[in-house]
Amino acid sequence: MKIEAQHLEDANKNLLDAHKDNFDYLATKLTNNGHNVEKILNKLAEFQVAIPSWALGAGGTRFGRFSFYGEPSTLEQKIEDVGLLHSLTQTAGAVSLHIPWDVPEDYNAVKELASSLDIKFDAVNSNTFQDQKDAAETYKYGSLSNTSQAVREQAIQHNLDVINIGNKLGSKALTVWLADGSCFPGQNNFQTAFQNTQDSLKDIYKGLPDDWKMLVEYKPYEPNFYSTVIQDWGASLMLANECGEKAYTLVDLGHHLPNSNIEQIVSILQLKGKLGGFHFNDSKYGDDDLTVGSIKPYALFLIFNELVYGMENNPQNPDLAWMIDASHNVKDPLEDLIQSLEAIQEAYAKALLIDQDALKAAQLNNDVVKCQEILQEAYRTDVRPLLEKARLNRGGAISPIKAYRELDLRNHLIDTRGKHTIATGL
Ligand SMILES: [Mn+2]
Repeated sequence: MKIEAQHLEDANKNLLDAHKDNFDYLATKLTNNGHNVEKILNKLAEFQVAIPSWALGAGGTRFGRFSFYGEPSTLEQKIEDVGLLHSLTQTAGAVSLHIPWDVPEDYNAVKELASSLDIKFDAVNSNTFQDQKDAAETYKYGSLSNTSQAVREQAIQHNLDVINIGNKLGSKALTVWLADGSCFPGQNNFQTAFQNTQDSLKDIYKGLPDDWKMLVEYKPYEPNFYSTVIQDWGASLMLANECGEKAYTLVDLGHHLPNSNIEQIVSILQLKGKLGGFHFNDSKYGDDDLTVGSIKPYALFLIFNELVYGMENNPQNPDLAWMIDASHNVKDPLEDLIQSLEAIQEAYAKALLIDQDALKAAQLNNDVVKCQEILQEAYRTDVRPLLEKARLNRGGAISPIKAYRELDLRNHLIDTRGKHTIATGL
């Protein structure tokens, strides 16, 4: 299903006057403080975040899964859901597929559908963390790091197949996340596991088209609880450097031990030209995959401060692949994703308000108080009217959540797809 422009206009009608008042007030204030409001609006409009195909259904825990009904059960339906998100928010112009869950049956039809909804194909994700039906080898004890050459070869071939599928759709990046590791001390030889992983990644890298990137994701623990082969950004960066200039580190917000200084990690990776992608979510304890900005919005803002600085000052670092990597146990997945998209745009807009020249001057003077004042002045600004304006300019909703509910989209999805559909994913 598609949202008609008229329906969005109707949903916006009652909010328009208040939006105009709020926007005019903020725009005047920002302009008086030396900001270029048009430029900020353009940057917000350009900032598109990919939606992972596996986040469109209800997520689960190892204790259970509760359906939201009307979930997308085919690749086409998943792309339609991203289309709904994009219509409402104007910031979800890409989808990230997971193979083998999302292998297209008709490539041209899938491409046409995506392009009719203004959706691009972002990085494709391989899956060697679970066994596939009829597979000859098992990943129970690892994939690219496995002690068995036959298992490693199967995993390498899977990644090459994923590249091939992505290439046919117009993707330009492969994301590799490995569950490889060990559950107990002594189970693995750390050096052998790392060396095997490096050699396997190099074999995959050989099959990477010239205009592609390979994104190496890290994670400290889970599903293995003693060691993970690619445990942190250092391990990821070493592997990316060994593979070559098209390989980069990918930072997932939830893939750090508590209290890690993630903004410092992204900053240094950009300095070295090796930050390739970013996965948004939020967490209280571990890889909780909660709605972006729901737990630590100030930390997200500080990360965006570094990202904005890097995008301005580090031409050696390529454009980043932005994606939400979250899971939804108790919320409607589409509403959850709308909230995440809003939180990302909000943190980005606030980071764009940081007076970088003044910050630099204060840093040179060692004026610690002034440095904090500059950051918090930006953070405390209510930028939501800017987000509304950026959406409105492109035909989106002033309040995407309100429009989603007013248009009764979940019930429309249930009517067309049925109640007990289940989306593939985690
Ligand atoms: Mn991730």
